[in-house]
Amino acid sequence: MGLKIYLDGKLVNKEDAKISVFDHGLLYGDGVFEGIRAYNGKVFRLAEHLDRLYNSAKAINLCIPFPAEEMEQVVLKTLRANKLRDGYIRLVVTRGVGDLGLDPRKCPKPTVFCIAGKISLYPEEFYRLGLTIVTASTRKNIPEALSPRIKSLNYLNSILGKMEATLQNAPEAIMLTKDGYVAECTGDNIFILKDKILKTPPTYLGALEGVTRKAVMELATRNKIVCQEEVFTRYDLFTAEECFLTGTAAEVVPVVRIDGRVIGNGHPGKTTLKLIAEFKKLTANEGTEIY
Ligand code: PXG
Repeated sequence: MGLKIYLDGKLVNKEDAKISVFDHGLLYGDGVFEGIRAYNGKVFRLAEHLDRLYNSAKAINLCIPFPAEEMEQVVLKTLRANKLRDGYIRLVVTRGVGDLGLDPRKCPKPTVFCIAGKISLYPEEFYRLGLTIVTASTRKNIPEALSPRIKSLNYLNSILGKMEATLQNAPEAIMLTKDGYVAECTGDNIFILKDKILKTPPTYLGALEGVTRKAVMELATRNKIVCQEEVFTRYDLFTAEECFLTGTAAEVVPVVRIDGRVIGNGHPGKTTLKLIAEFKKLTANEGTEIY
């Protein structure tokens, strides 16, 4: 059986899941999306992802044509149609079909689609050995222009950062704010451990409010690890005891080298490993039942 895609109220075959060249999601990146995971028959933090989706839509004045409760059913229905218990879900709402002008008023109906498929995981050695990453010279979009807290379809800023990573054979790149503070990575949030305190940049600097980031902050607190949102620089990265990234696809992944500097002892740290284990337990046990 081929992949079934939810598109505007219907489950269609992958080959038939097509949208118009006049869709403003394509023409202008005018839309919002979510990347969600299912583990062991349960969708991890579905309500939080839906909250972020509806908030992102609100921020760009995009009215999703049905409530979050119905969107929850869209996600579950798509997973069931593909008989998935573990997988990656991409939920997208675009401004919809309009004309060639920017004006969103010309788009009467948002396009909604949901893809649920198998996830291609990071290689196992990334978790065992840790990542070697770099800082991108491309700065994060300034929040005053387009808030990076909106998970919009316009990912060019991150893509430019990702291209810099790839050029240096790195799987991720750290992105700094215009003032040179660490914000996040191209598709992951970042944490450091310094003086036994776990630190992650505050989202007002211009980072996405990651669902995984929040889960890890909760797990830290539950495990008596002090965790703070704090503004920090590359100096703090280089001199950190530990560093790791968080994201729906990556989960919690250790970082052992940044811009040629060895972080800590060059191996995934004790706190990082503890949080990886705790996160695994959490995803296996918590979530919205699919079946
Ligand atoms: N920051 C950014 C900029 C993101 O896009 C995260 C942080 C992590 O957030 P969550 O909620 O997932 O913990 C993201 C989400 C990819 C890819 O292919 C990654 C995301 C979105 C789309 C594609 O790496 N990351």
